[in-house]
Amino acid sequence: MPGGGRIQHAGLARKVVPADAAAAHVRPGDTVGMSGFTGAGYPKAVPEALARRISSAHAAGEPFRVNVWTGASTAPELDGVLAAADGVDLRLPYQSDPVTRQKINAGEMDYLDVHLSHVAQLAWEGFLGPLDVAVVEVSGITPDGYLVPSSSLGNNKTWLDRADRIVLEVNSWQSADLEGMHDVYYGTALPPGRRPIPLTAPGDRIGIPYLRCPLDKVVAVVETAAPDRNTTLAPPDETSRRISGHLLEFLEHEVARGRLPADLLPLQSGVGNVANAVLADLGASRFQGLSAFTEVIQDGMLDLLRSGTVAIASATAFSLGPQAAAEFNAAAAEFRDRIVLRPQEMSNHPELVRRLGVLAMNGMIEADIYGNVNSTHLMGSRIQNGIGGSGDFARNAYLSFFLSPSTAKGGAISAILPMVSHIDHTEHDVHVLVTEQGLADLRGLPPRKRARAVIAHCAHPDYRPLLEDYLERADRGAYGRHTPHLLGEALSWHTRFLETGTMLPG
Ligand code: 0RQ
Repeated sequence: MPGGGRIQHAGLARKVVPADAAAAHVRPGDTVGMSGFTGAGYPKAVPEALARRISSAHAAGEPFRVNVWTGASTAPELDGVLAAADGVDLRLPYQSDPVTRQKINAGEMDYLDVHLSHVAQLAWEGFLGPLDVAVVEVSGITPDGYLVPSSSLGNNKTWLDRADRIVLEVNSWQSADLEGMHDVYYGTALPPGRRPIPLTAPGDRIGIPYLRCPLDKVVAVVETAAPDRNTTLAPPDETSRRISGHLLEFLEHEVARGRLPADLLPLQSGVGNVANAVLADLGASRFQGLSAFTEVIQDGMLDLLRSGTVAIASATAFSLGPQAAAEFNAAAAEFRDRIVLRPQEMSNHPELVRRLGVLAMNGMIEADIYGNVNSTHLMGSRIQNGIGGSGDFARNAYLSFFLSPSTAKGGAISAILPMVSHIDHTEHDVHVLVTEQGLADLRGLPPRKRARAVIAHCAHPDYRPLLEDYLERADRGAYGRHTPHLLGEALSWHTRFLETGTMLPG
């Protein structure tokens, strides 16, 4: 921003108040749309002030809960404090906060686990009810009242458009050089008014670098200077490295066979240790000049942009550990031409994912022998995080990979099972499964051949004979031999774990 001050619009500068006064604009029962995506760009002060108000109300015996919509996961200062205050009635569309998770699994908070590209449309359609307040972090306000977005865009455009009242948090910790990095497309509409989205390459800019803000709706502006909070991932372990090794070998093989171009196709990479290992290994590979059309820019993606392995990256948010965030803030201007941040309705848009031919790489909880994938639930009932963008990408990807260690909890759980206990991605949307044991390319394989490939290449040796035995007996005894199952036994591994603490029999 020229001139130094982050709030350059005189009218909005007059609306600056302390966080407590801003939080007073949220009433019991309100639905609040907050910024924030993977621990980036969430409001740092108003949610805490709101949690204090809620706690005081509860102490006085008054009910006070709100519905909270965001882009995706946030941080302890938002999800954590509001959940701890027992202040959230319904949460959507994604979370990864331990307190929130505990409340949801205790049945004390409702949770709508939504494809991230669908949220804006759901809000516009009105099906979820009105949006009372938007609380949105920005990194600055221009003299004519445009908002310079922060380290995530998420659903902010939609919240600003839809909410009755707007609270802005202007965070001076965010780099002023974020200005110009965003691309906010205002050409969306509900059907039948939809038109093709004019984006044909990850780096295309089709919108404006600012958020429009109806100034008359702004009821408060709060100044903050607080960092985004993300943990630094541990260096990739042996298991993650092996998973990533199989994946890279497969990509090289596909290039050699002429089925992928030498600079691949735009990459989408989830978050977590395995994704981190894949990015690290890509950096050490011979691949150069790649592109990313993804949700988040993690530490590893910044490294790839620095080294030139990735030439251009499109996402909706950063998800950087403290050191990477500090380094990025100091050098943000250098990345402005090579990073485009978009609203999540664009970063995850099925039309764009399909057109660009994205290579989607996401983690999973478990897969079954036929290739159905569970990304969200432990033992069928307990939510871990949510589907996030994995479905947006997997369903529409050119190649959809799901990656996981072959076992969890020290080997007591097999990630490869006769039947998954919850389905997020059906066999039709899963092209390649990878564990540290190997890689199963399921393209073009009918069910029983898929099962043999998954068991042979992905299952842990402790569980492989059990899966072979299941498939063999199912193939003999099932009602049909297209996708043979023994229904009385298909979920018995989960039951055994719940009863005995391990999926291994005896
Ligand atoms: O539990 O924390 O108690 O030890 O699940 O597992 O191995 O740390 O895996 O961090 O890579 O996450 C699918 C959750 C994997 C993630 C998932 C237990 C395990 C551990 C976490 P502990 P790990 P990761 C873009 C794309 C959906 C959203 C998505 C995810 C915990 O990738 O949330 O893809 N995906 N978004 O012990 C029981 C099993 C288990 C198991 C692991 N089979 N049974 N427990 N665990 N496997 C990003 C966004 O959309 C924002």
